[in-house]
Amino acid sequence: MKKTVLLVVLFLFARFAQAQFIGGGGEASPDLKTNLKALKNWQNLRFGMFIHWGPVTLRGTEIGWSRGREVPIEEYDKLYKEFNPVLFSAKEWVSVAKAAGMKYLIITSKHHDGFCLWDSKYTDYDILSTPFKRDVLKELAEECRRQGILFGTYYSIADWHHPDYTTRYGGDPRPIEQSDMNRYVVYLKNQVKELIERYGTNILWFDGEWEDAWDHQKGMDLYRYARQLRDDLLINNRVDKGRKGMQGMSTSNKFAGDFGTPEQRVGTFDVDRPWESCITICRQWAWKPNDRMKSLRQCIQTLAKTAGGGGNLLLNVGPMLDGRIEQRQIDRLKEIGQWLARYGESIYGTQGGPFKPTEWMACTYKGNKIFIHLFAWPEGELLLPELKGYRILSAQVLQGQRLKVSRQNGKIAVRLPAAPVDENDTVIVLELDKEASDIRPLDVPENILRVN
Ligand code: JFZ
Repeated sequence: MKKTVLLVVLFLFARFAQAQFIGGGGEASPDLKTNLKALKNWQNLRFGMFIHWGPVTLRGTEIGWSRGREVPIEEYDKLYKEFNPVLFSAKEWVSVAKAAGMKYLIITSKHHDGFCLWDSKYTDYDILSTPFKRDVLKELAEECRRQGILFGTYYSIADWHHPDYTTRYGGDPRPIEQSDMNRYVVYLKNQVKELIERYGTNILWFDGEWEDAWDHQKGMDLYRYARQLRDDLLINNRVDKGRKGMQGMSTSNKFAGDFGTPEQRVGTFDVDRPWESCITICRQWAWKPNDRMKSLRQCIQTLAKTAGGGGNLLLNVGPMLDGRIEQRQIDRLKEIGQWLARYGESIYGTQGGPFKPTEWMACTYKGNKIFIHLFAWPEGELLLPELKGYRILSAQVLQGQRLKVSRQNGKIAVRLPAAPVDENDTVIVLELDKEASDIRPLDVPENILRVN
């Protein structure tokens, strides 16, 4: 009996200690702790819009990466002189995000090419030097606030245009001897301060941290600097050197950063460490004519798999050179929004699990409700592993009919309708007699489902 009490106390302590040190820092640097209130709030949003945009859309090649490759450096660096997206409307963009069911928005304030989408005091290589002359970031930030969308900014640490940034790219001939990272860091910090203080950014989404010019010391220092300017900021793990490849999670908690950043893939199931997958709606980050677009099925299932894995989804859109988002992308986003308007309860404010995702399903929960997202249709019955110690009060199709549920040979059996109710993702709700949060994540064997 005493032993049990001791174990419970130890367990609770471990949970507490873990909660204090998610993401940022760790015991070695307690000042790098994540603001847990801001984190929870953002995690509940689950779905956001990523925007990659800049003068490069005049060429339709990839932002940053095409400088010195598909587009010669001298040509790339002059594109801003022709950048005049007269049809840009912050109201329209934010409305599109809203109609898609997205709850936050993150835009490239500056990509690897160094061009700044806002009126920066520290450079002339910005939107005010274009014929357009309108502060895109300011208009967007204000519109987001007006429409109740959380506003965040992508900012590339790597800056292949800035003379002081040490790593060169794309055959850039300027000798690195003329560069000076200390001077560059002053520039970077000044700009980050503008984003925080003048634009009220809530999320700093850094990038380009993998280059040699950046190091762990600088990453920790930048994290501290930003948080000391505003404590409720969320900062991704690309501020520091901890990220492991495209998988995106930090390798240890000695690195700064509040959340992991899997890229172009759904993150691996992880409900202890926060993460956000960034995925493009087409293939390129920046707009490309006739780029291949993902199907509605892919979009919805990606969102469900992400939520089911415990993460957020940041779906990227690349607006065109005239300032509009492509109509077919707007249509796709609206379709996602229509699905969410009906089934959003199974995404927003949920947690991943307790059943771990498989090829054919993902699972989320909130309170005593478990949401099973089905991507394939089993014959007759859905069989799931037993939830020991729990009673299942009811089963039903979300927004639909009641279903018969029983226990069979140590499994939960839900009798399903003959055909899927939603061909992209039919959601089944199991109502339990207690909160699902104490259930340890469970593996669902692939062969448990008799898929037809
Ligand atoms: C980075 C950016 O380069 C990309 O343009 C986009 O902004 C994305 C969200 O983040 O993606 C990367 C980062 C590193 C590599 C490739 C893509 N890499 O090292 O090959």
